[in-house]
Amino acid sequence: MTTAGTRKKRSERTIDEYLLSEQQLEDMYYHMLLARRLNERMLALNRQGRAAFVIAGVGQEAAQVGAAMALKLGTDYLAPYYRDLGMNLVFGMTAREAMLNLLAKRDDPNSYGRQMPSHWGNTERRIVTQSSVVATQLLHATGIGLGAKMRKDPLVVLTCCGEGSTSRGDFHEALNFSAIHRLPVIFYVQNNGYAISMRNEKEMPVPNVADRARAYNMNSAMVDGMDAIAVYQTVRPAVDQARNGGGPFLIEAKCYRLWPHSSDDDDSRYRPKKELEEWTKKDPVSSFRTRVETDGIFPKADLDEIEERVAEEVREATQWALMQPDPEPEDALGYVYKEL
Ligand SMILES: Cc1ncc(C[n+]2csc(CCOP(=O)(O)OP(=O)(O)O)c2C)c(N)n1
Ligand SMILES: [Mg+2]
Repeated sequence: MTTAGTRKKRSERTIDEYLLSEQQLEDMYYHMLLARRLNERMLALNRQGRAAFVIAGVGQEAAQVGAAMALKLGTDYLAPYYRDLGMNLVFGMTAREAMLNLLAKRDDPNSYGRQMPSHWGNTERRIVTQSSVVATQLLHATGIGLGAKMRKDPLVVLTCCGEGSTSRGDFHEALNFSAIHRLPVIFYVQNNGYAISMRNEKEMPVPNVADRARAYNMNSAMVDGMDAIAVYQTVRPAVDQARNGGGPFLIEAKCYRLWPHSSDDDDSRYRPKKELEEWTKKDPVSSFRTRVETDGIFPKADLDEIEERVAEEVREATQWALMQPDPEPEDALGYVYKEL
């Protein structure tokens, strides 16, 4: 059982400086923290030999949760990338489902254990399944945007990738087509400094991903992706504009990958220790907590209670998921052919 049902109801009054209500701020912290604690437990399971592969969003929780909260659940589409656990949680994924996905269990709603972990997808929640080939989801989002425009459906598609992926042809084709046809698509790039071991300056000849919008005469914005509130404040107006026929947006969230690329990577071979230490001081989850506590939004006891609730949710979800059935060998053929 998740503990969401026992959560304290907060005021829906908007806190002016944040453009968010007390309830939304609590949800923001809860989802960021849940993403972080899930990723930590996932890595522990990997090191115990119980999970084959982990690719995490640690350091990118604010970039993900702040942006996803700017969308309309049940209406808007998400075409995420592999690090987007935080976005999926905002879109309704539970801790149990996240663990089923990690462990490739039969009942994983993303792919019934058939895809690699972190290849998200959920039809009811309007989360589009993805390929391992980076940046392909941007073209899927463009297609959904075109369909929405043709049907005059007031929906927005938000699609994500890393900055390294913006050097692929798919990125440029998607931006070009979306800009020509003024499609309701938000291209949301989480610039975490690296594409595996490749640093920003070796990935692209411009200092910012957002600079690339100019070539497509597209609206763009840059935001501190370590600050969930700033992210929401930037993405929300872009979503509103896209919904009202204002065309696509390229948004670059400057963040940092605090962990190695994946559970198989040794980042000490390419990343300076000092750099990691400096970015660790800007940890998006702990800095959010400090800010809302210092600003007097939530007392310490309330924040501690959220921490405890999340810890229990992750513990319960892990134990439950480990006991769930694996797929049968013949399940591998399901959803491939119309009939076996
Ligand atoms: C077309 C393609 N080339 C290479 C890879 C291998 N690969 C997987 S993730 C990745 C790094 C992508 O970097 P970035 O877009 O910055 O995202 P990040 O992992 O940093 O979040 C690469 C090269 C791939 N999946 N697809
Ligand atoms: Mg990157």
